[in-house]
Amino acid sequence: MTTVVRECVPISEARSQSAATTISSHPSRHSSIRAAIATAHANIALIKYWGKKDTLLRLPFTPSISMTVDQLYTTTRFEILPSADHNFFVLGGEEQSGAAAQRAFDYVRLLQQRFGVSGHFRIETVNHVPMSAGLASSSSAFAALAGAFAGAYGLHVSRAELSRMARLGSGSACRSIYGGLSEWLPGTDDHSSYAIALNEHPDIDLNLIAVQVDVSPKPISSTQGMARVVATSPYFPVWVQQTRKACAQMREAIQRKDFSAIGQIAQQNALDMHALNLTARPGFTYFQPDTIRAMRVVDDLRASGVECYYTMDAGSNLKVLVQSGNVSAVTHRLSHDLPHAMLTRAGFGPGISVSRLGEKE
Ligand code: 2P0
Repeated sequence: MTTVVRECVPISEARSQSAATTISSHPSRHSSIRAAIATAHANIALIKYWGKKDTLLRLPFTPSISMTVDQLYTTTRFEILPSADHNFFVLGGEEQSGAAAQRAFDYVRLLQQRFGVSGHFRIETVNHVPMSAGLASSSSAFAALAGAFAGAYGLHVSRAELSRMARLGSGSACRSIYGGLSEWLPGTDDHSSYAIALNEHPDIDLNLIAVQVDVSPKPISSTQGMARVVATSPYFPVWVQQTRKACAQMREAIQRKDFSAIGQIAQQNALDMHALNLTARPGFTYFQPDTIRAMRVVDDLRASGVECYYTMDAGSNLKVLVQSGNVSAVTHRLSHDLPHAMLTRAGFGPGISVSRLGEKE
């Protein structure tokens, strides 16, 4: 009889595995098998990655800094299938065959080439997103897939290497290897471009309220949006210069645990990124009317003494940065002024965890 046993992969950090148990730990019918389950949390950039100097390697022009959040995470199970004749991608319980599956398969093949391993495989992934949080992110998805891949093949990789691997799937994913606050060092080649932990357990009173103002699809993907500004905006060099400066300031603000400075720098960097998009040829924006309404609510609150700041990514939703004592005042005002917006509160989340599933005769 075959028994599935669980063991720690060297790359794993000690943390609860409860999330991972929502995906079956039993081998599929194609077994005898090596498999692993990884859970990675999404991150929200306080200083944005917006522009690649190498699109294949996903090397960014600038460093970026993010907060890993507790409320959104992805759990992915990767299983090597020696006797299968094709690959499988199951998302939220449903087998996929479209572009999402192709992107995952291409990514895994890239990792297989990188490590000189092979074989058909099955990816089963579940995104744990609070209802309509508007926080969907490729950051947790590719970090979890990189972790599960490494676990299934028994690769002894460092967290820096896991970060490089995640980066090849989606740039922002390299920061989701770590909990708390992390920074992506842009580097100049594959080896030197990876994220590091700035503070995995920050003693900073920093909460995030995601404000989903609109559910319509974004006009342009983040990959395409950033490629367009790099290729066409006359202001792109200014963005690079300002973002490098903002990163240095943010590092210092984090060290000082200075919420006001963190908020101010994050908000201005988000505004710079969205202003840059307007200067592409042709210009574009992710803002919807309610994005601007929500921005004004946050600015009004701050002017009236309730300190809070916003940041926005490649979409119309806001993430409001606020200290614990002001969460209810901010939530109350946002609910009143934007009655259709869905609000979700998040705090600092943990780094990636990987559980290897092996086989014992
Ligand atoms: C960030 N974003 O730093 C920035 C801010 C969105 C706005 O990283 O092309 O999905 O797959 O490397 O990681 C979204 O971009 O882009 C992103 P690719 P990704 O979080």
